[in-house]
Amino acid sequence: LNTPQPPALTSKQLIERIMEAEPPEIYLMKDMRRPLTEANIMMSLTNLADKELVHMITWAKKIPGFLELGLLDQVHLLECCWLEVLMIGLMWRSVDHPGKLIFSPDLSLSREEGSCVQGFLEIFDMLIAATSRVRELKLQREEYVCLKAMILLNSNMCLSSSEGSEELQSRSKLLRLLDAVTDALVWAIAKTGLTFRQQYTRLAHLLMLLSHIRHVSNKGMDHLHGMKMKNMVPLYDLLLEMLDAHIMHSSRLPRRP
Ligand code: AOE
Repeated sequence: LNTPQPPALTSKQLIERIMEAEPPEIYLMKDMRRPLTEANIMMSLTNLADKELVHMITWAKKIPGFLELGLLDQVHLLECCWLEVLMIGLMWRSVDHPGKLIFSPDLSLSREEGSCVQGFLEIFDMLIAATSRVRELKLQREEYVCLKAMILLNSNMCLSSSEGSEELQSRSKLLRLLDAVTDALVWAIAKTGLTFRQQYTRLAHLLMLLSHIRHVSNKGMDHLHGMKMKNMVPLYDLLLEMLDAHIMHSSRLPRRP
């Protein structure tokens, strides 16, 4: 509680930092002549998600304050939200292509192409619908990066079971971080020159998007589970990378042996 705090960032500075953390575009550079079979599509999507998850960890680490959370909270947050974060990214990339999902610049799928994959159509339609909503709302880049950070920080609200002082401290840091990102989102909305009434209506609309994204992510998780794809990614490497962050962190800010 009495640890010295870094000077707080303004909302503008926080958004700048979150924007700088944005992951790069991922190209698959796959042979586009291959037929779009279920196996080929799922192979490409898994390959893509695999690369994106590595960038997602780098992204999370660059969100101001994330590395100051307890390591377990860092891991739990990412475990809870990875598919939601992938999905909001997918919606953002697809926003100008109605009826299509732009998984990567070299892999976009229409609804018909998606129907090759068993069970995909239901998720596909939900993703298309959520993307249409993003389009209607004319989501701005600043708002998008804030929402994505909120997905991460809000993914895990009820997990703290052991109530040690470390855990409680991490929890209160997490809540303060979430408040800072909320302030930043409010600031980004206010910039657009709306009336006060329009501003808080927009805030509500943007936050309600998150509940749709959570819903689609749960459906997608069921789908992936059904396809037994959960163990196809090198989780070990991902977790090691998280541990690596911890080593960096504790050498910078020694807290306990
Ligand atoms: C959405 C966005 C995106 O950028 C890529 C993909 C690819 C696959 C898509 C999914 C999507 C949308 C929903 C789909 C899904 C395939 C079927 C589903 C269409 O209906 C997702 C491919 C996922 C591959 C498996 C990855 C397993 C990762 C496990 C992660 C994990 O448990 N941990 C602990 C790591 C967390 C660290 C970040």
